[in-house]
Amino acid sequence: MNNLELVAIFERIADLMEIKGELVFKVQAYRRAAESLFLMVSDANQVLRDGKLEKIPGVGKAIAGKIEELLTTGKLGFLEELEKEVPPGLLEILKVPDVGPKKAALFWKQAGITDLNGLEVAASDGKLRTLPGMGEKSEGRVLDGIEALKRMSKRKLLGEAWPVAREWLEWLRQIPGVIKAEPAGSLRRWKSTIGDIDLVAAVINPEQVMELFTHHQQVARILSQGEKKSSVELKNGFNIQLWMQPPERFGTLWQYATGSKEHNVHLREIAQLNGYSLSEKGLLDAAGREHPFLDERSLYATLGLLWIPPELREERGEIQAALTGSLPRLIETDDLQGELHSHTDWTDGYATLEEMVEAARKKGFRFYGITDHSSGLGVAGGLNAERLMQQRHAVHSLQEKLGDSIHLLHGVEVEIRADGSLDYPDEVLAELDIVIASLHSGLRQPREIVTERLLKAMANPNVDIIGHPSGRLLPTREAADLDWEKVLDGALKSGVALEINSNPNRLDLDEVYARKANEMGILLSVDTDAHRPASLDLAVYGVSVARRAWVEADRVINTWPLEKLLGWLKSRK
Ligand code: DGT
Ligand code: CA
Ligand code: ZN
Repeated sequence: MNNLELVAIFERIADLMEIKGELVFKVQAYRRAAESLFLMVSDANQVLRDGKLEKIPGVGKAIAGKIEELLTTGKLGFLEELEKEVPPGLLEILKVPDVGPKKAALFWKQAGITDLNGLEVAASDGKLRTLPGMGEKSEGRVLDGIEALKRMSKRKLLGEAWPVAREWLEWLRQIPGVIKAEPAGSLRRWKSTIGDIDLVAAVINPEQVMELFTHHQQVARILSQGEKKSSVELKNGFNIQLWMQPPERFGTLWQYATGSKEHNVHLREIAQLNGYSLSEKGLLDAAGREHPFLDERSLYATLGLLWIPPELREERGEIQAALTGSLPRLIETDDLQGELHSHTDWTDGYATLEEMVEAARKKGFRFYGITDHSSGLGVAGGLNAERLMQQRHAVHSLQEKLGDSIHLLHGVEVEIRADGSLDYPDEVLAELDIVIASLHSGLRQPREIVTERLLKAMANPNVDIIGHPSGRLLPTREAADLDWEKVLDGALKSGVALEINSNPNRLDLDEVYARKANEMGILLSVDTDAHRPASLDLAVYGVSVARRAWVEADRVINTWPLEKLLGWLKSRK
């Protein structure tokens, strides 16, 4: 059992006790312990072996005993008893916006509700409004909250949706009568999370294709079925919507189904100004005649617009830019000349240094940064300064073997400690070719403190890149509560680059802050943070964030030629 698992258990205990109606100070004791464990750098198992559990802030004899029980047996009698008293299903209810432990207790004790489903039924039946302190309005809010929760938890990661979509596109394309099949919707816009997968196809025989689609063996159930549009739920939990049109209307369809809805609404206004009407039915002139479009470009052109890359279609100024010919020249994955953030089995990676570098060479990279974890990040088995120097030798001898086929940059992903200091002394950092500073722990510190930590790290001239700056984990772990104005100002002043981490669970910076940073003139670095060779291919997701942020290639330091990059790194010292 690791620190984070302990944290989850103590938070669970606190929630259950609070619903049960225990005294505030008792509940707080568990929350404090959870917080301490979360911030703690050392592994709890080690602390136990050293006999120092009670030295952890907020951990007294009683809680230390519980930690020991958990670490040695994997179970906790106290929690098992508690779960007999308070139905654990009530914890789901706490995820509903606006519902805290007090309300959960009310629903449970006065209406016999024990889980989310029960709450939804009760709210729909109008049984909540008569409870003390509740009314029709607050009952409505509970129902809305449940809806919102369901919507969120049904969303999928972009990086999981694409492989599924690709398989289905391949399957569609081999069906006789299918002329073309392409992704649409949020997937084609590369949104970081996906509600359902939209696919569009140019088809001669829609009836037959629809039949094959809805009866595909991976389909769990049909959600809606029409002549030219059907939606299914797959056994793997994904929903797919398939839209079909004859080939001559493919452009019209593709544009509509790509969205976003807001982009389409604005486009409809432009159409109206030009004397057309635009809708799912296509582009109709004043006489009601349809002007079909084989491709999107001619549809946009008819409205007086340049073709707009799907990643920009979010109604964030792209239509204006297309009208005035000022669309950005978006970065592409092929622009990347190398990778700057990667790991090996010297810490928590799954491949050797040689294997990772070989994979980078195969990709045609000009340079490759090896940036394993520093020692403070206990869970990742970080390198102490001595091991780091050993690794440095290994990198140097590998470089000798490889000649100039690829330029290796030896560096580190150094942990920003709870007080904002870095995990190595400056002398060590100054030796390295590249330094990425990241927050992995203490992400839930108060705004001023966590912001100050980042500022302090950025101000260190040895730091070149801030790794995954917000710390968010999709779909559920919230970003640190950063004061972004200060963070971006600090980045601008110090000249560090901010990372767009390509891992589909991170995509951090997100598109909103990446765009702000880019507009301010802050440099970016699109990194995979690869822990295995295959992950080097994830760069496409980081690039998609950069594209959604209107970023052009030359603002991203790992698109630069090697000499320019080395010059920049040197100028940082
Ligand atoms: P999602 O699935 O929640 O990640 O987001 P989208 O953008 O894929 O949305 P979805 O699947 O509901 O619809 C696919 C596209 O269909 C959407 O991007 C634009 C178009 N669309 C859907 N509903 C409307 C609408 O009410 N008006 C307009 N103009 N377009 C719509
Ligand atoms: Ca969709
Ligand atoms: Zn990393």
